[in-house]
Amino acid sequence: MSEVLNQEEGLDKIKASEKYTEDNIQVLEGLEAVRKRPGMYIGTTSERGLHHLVWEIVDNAIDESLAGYCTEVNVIVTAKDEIIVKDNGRGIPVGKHPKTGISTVETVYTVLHAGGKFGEGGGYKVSGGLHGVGASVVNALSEYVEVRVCKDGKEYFTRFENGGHVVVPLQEVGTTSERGTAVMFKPDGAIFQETTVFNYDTLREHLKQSAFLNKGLKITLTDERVEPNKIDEFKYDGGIKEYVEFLNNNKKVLHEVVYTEGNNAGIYTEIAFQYNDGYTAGVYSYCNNINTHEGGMHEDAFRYTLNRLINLYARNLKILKEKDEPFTSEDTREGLTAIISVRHPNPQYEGQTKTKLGNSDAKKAVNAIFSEKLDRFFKENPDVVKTIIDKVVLASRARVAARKAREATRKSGIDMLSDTTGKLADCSSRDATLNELYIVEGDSAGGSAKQGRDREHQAILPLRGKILNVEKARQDRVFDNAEISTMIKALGAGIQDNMDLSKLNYHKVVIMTDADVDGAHIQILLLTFFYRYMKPLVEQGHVYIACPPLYQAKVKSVKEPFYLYSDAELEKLKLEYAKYNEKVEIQRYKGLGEMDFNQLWETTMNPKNRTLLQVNVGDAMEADRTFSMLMGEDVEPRRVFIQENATFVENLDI
Ligand code: 1YM
Repeated sequence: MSEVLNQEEGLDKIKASEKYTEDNIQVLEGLEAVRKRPGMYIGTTSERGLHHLVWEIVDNAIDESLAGYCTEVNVIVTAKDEIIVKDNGRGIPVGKHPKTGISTVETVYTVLHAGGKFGEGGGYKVSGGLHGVGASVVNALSEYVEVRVCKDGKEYFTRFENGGHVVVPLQEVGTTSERGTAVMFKPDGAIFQETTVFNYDTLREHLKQSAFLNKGLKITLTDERVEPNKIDEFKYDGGIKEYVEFLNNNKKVLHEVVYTEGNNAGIYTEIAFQYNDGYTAGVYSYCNNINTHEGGMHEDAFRYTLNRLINLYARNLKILKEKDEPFTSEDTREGLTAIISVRHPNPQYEGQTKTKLGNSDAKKAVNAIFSEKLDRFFKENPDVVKTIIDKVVLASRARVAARKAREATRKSGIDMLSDTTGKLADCSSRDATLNELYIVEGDSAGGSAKQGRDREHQAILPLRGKILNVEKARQDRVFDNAEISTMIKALGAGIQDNMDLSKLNYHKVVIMTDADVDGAHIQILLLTFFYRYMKPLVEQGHVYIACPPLYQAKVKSVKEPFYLYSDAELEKLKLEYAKYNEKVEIQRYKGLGEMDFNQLWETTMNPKNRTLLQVNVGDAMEADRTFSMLMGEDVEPRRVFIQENATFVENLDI
């Protein structure tokens, strides 16, 4: 980080009396450092890094709303893939900056570490991102940036090009009755070599999340690249309370959302949670609007306090007797959906992906606020307490039963995860990176797959009938299920917290089902299992869906039959041969079983010809909701999904 520190020290040396150009040279050295090593500032120059630029500018607008001066943020993707971010706040200060001698707007956009720190109003930044260096980093990595400020009846404008060179110094350009800041930027293609095209879904999901985390703030997103323009608007007056309702939308909930907030030692904490009748947990934590994927002190404190108070009330109500063991945090997690959001003036991030909050004062603050508020809530709402404890009791009984079952099987010498079906046909190679496990619907297709496969690298596991819906089954039943225990054993990498992908036996896990509604249902059941119990397998892109052909078509003049994978392909072929007046004979495949082993190999398994769809769970939370929707009681959204069946798979030709 030496450049950064030098830049900051350098700033002190710049005197207001020095010439504008001299200041500018020093300033540009700082931005040049960002261009040389963009990864250090935005993590990556991939598509993710590209979107990071938007979050930085949006964060500045959100900070203005946190300060209480702005109620609306608008984000626009222009037809040229530029981004415009606009807010209705005070407008970035336009006066001369005491240290740089140039306008504060230009200082914020050209000096690393300038943002926030030297603001006219003082105070610190509590939003996430680069803690104030955001604007200058975006400028450094952009082809051009324009900033418009409306303040005190006047409109000001400045423009930068080629990584932050001022081409139009800040100047008054007119009068206005509006107020706020509007920033337009075009990321530099020389930096973002992978892509400079913004992904609407990525922007939408992030902005929706920001709206949930900042109650009352209206955020709009417009896509001008399509006609008619796509527009989304997010505004949640209930904030994270509404977020929890949204996440539990497809689930049967047991009580109203519990919401608490408070300030302790300068740390503002908001918590919302609600139990549903399911068996999995969704606990999501944030610090300064950043998703702390790896948890940390605030999340630990939440779990600890929730568990402590549930145990306390269960003892007081004599539901837990003196001799009973306390509920574990596993028990109090079952069916829990929760959002923990803290605002911390000086967050320290740890962990592999730097998304774990390390501040121990955050633990103290969350403990203090949540203990006091939840205790009061429990006192005032005995019905909710009773409902929650009933749920936890069931969870703890299931846990104890599962442990006893495990101990019993271990004693009798039976491996709980033994391959009771004995149907796995393994491959001969021991190189996991080249090996593939085909999970095949039905015994007959399984038989063809075993005959047709590449024995060296392809293993076949036929599934008998439907697999268990893990969304609706308790853990002990999940592991009792023969198909599931066979899969766990075959994959060899364990499950849940004990998962170790380095032990994975097959780097491609291919789900091969009939191309019909039943097949799609089996795909979803399998994906639900993988997602809930082997998340890293899905996240790391090991799960694929095979695409068997829908039709075989024959024409007289061509010896080999054509295999067609969609109705569109079929129509194209028909049109093509209609030109020659040739008749096309069509056979529709109803299932994998209709193909002999040769055809199955050629059309669906041979790496040279096949198409595999790689399962890609973009945002874990959205996926969580999708899975709940698919597995829930409501039939209609599931039917629509199955028909479209492509929301969470991405086309990939292999
Ligand atoms: C579209 C992006 O940047 N809005 C914005 C930024 C600032 C202010 C208002 C602001 C802050 C303060 C005082 C303060 C910033 N100011 C600075 C700095 N929207 C966007 N809106 N007055 C206005 O923090 O005291 C950095 S960001 F440093 F100049 F104060």
